[in-house]
Amino acid sequence: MKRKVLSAFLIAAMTLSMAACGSGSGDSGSSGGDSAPAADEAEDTDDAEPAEDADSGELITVGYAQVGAESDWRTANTESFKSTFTEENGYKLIFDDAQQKQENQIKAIRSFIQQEVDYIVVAPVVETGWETVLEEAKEAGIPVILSDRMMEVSDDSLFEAWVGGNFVQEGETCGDWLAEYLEEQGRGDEEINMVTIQGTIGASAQVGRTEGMANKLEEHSNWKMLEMQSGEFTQAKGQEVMESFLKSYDDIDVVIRENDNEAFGAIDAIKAAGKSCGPDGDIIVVSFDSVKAAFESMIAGDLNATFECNPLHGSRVAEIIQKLEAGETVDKIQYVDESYFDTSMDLESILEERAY
Ligand code: GYE
Repeated sequence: MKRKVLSAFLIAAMTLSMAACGSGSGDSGSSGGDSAPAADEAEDTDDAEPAEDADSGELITVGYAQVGAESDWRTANTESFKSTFTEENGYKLIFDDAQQKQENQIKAIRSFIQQEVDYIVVAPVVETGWETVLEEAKEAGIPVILSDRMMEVSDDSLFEAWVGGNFVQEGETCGDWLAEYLEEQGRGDEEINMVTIQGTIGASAQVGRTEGMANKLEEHSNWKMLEMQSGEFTQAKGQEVMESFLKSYDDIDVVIRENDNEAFGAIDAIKAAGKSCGPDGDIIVVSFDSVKAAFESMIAGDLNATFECNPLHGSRVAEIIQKLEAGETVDKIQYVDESYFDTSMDLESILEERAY
């Protein structure tokens, strides 16, 4: 089923909206990808002008197989899709929350195929195990777009494009930040004990962030990774894992959490154990995502730094769909610009501008 047109007006509105948020710093660092909108400036298309004559054409049906609702990042990502893929913008969105289970996502994709959607968008829970269902989508002639996390597939014609964060780079930025921070504290040569609360094992956000940090560990022989365990990207599990780390080790200097929500749980565990964290505390705490609550945690003096991962992919995926509708080619891999934030910055002012 091939439906046509979003009105030219809508396309113009979206182009304007993308241009308006694409003025950020530098290149996306993509291997051949477009430079995507700068992370901290990107906005959704929910405030884009509605297509005046969108209802004169058929709506484009998009099935979104979402990971779950495990974190603030995920909530912002869901919101970004729901506010972009609206009827006013010319779309019908079929949204599925897989509750962090790959089998649920596979079921959702099969149901999208049955419903003959026009596009399937997947934020894959884990990297592997997708070939069969993607073959089924291909046989049905339905283009698949990946967003957020990556899939590892032998045949990359199984998807049209991917847009998301550069997770390895995020991990490396975290390691570089830590080296500089320890140096500033006069602890550059000290033996530093670390623990990591990882994300969902096998998720590309986990794989990449762990790898990026591992690359930096190799550069510092005085850094010791005591243990790594998954906190499933949730606050509750992040707290539980930190409790067990604190029972096993009494000399933790740095805790790396692979998302902000795990950090919030871990900070509770640290305090409950009678220890302190943050710039003036016993333990250095860093995490990934840079959601608003992470800024509040830094302002409160609990979190040292957060490495940004931008969740506002709704408008980016819409742009890919518009290009495919227009018969244009799209860059296969599209990284989004990302930054980091720490307590040396004017966090209150930055927080006022944050979109998520
Ligand atoms: O960091 C975490 C979420 O895949 C980048 O998933 C995403 C990660 C994000 O649960 O908060």
